[in-house]
Amino acid sequence: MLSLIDYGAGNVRSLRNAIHALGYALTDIARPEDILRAERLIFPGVGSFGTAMQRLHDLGYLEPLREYLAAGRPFLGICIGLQCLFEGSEESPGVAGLGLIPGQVGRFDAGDLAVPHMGWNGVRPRRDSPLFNGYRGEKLYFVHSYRALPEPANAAWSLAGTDYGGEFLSAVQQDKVAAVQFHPEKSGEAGLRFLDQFLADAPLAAGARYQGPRSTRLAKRIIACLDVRANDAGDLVVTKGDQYDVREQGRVRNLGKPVDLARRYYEEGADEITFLNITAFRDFPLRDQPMLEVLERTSEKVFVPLTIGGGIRAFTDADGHEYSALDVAAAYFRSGADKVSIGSDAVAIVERFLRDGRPTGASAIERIAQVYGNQAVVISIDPRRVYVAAPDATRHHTVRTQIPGPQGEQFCWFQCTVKGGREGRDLDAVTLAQVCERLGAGEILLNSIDQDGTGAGFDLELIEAVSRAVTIPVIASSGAGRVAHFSEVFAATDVEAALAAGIFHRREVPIAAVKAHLESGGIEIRN
Ligand code: 1PR
Repeated sequence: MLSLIDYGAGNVRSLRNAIHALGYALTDIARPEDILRAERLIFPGVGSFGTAMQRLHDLGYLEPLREYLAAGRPFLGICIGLQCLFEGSEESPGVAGLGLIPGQVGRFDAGDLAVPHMGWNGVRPRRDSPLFNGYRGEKLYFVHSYRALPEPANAAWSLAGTDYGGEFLSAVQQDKVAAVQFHPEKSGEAGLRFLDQFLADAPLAAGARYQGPRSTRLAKRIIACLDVRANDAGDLVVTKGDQYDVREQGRVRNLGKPVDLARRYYEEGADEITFLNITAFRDFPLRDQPMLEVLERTSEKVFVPLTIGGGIRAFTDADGHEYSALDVAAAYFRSGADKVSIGSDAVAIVERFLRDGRPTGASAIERIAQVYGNQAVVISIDPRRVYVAAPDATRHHTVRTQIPGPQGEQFCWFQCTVKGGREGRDLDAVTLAQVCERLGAGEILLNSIDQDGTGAGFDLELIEAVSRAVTIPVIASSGAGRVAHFSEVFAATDVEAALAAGIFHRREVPIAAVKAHLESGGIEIRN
């Protein structure tokens, strides 16, 4: 009997789907006594170290779990599920962990590298384990800001290491008890194979030895983006605009069905898939069941991270029921999203922050980050260039630009907009990104209305200005037209990911061609 500890935070649907896709049935731990009855136990810790331990405590799971682990019974911890095996974590000072493995989990101290460590990195097994049967060194998906270091005290547990500003423990194991820092359920075929070894209780395969690289590197991510909205017939379609105008001869462009396209991109090697519900600002997203269904159906077959944006904000419906942004996000996470992306509401939150001079603790960014972790909160910025004659003509962050304005201006700032670019605000993208990071956002999705759909390349000046201003990962978006644009953005800026839509939808540039081009230029990618 395979049992899952799910305490209702985060995207556990993907793990369930992965287990089902591998042909296994799963039961849920519903009460403390179920733990000792389980034959194999999976613990996908989600949220923060403190929340995970608190939930285990509140549910009465701590003691039976300690007993189960002490007996060395089959266990797989994932992400926070690995960290909880240690004595404590810098993330939640004073909160005791399960204490099975000696030592503390600490925050990444990765110098110039972005934190969270988010994306696809290699894994170097330190010894043989059936869990790595068939593993050929593929990159696996990580997303975390805290990590355990290999130390003499935990040497007996150390199964694999990964490098990110120094080596950390990416897998631990002693006999039947194992845990991994990566997400096998989000790591494509290689992740599913890993999970399958645990589920099947596989013996060590002959000749399974994989020695691993001397050092591992985080890959630059290639993200396929699906802008989704209802067309004039009311069907949910993937559309694509030119500078955010998605209509052609008055009709909404229809580039395909969301679930089918997402599956195609998964199969073609996209490292991540983003859905943006582009008209959600005027509808109540929780009534938009088709969008939830799109996520549910996608997560059944797509085993890479899924982000959903559009309409993540507080709402009062026609009957006067109030929903918080956290409620909306929770519905998306339950449906299979790993991250939510906040657009218009982030602008409103930052405007309030700048007016009051302090955080409220109650904004969508803060609340969702507290419950689901910083990595689950992406900020989608929709900026537009505003040209000025000189930097002191505005109080906003300006850049000297190589693309002069209509009057030959040599400076510009990047104005935040809301409602899909329909309304410009007195706020620049650099400030927005900085404040959102301070409030707990884990990643920036940086669009450009000027470049969107033009195929003329990313706005390197915008991307450089924003990515330099924050330490969280930045996704460059808008304007990709050929493979060289991807190498250009990775060479000119230190963004962690690049996103494109039109060229993938229209099959002008395959994802594999982008990756082959990057690889030939020595840029780390996931194959
Ligand atoms: O404001 O929280 O409800 O979120 C709305 C979301 O919908 C935001 O993330 C916003 O970027 C997005 N959005 C709103 N209107 C549009 C539109 O196009 N009319 N799409 C829109 C934005 C931009 C990109 C696009 C890239 C790459 N799409 O994500 O996919 O520009 O395109 P390209 O490679 O073809 O150039 P809220």
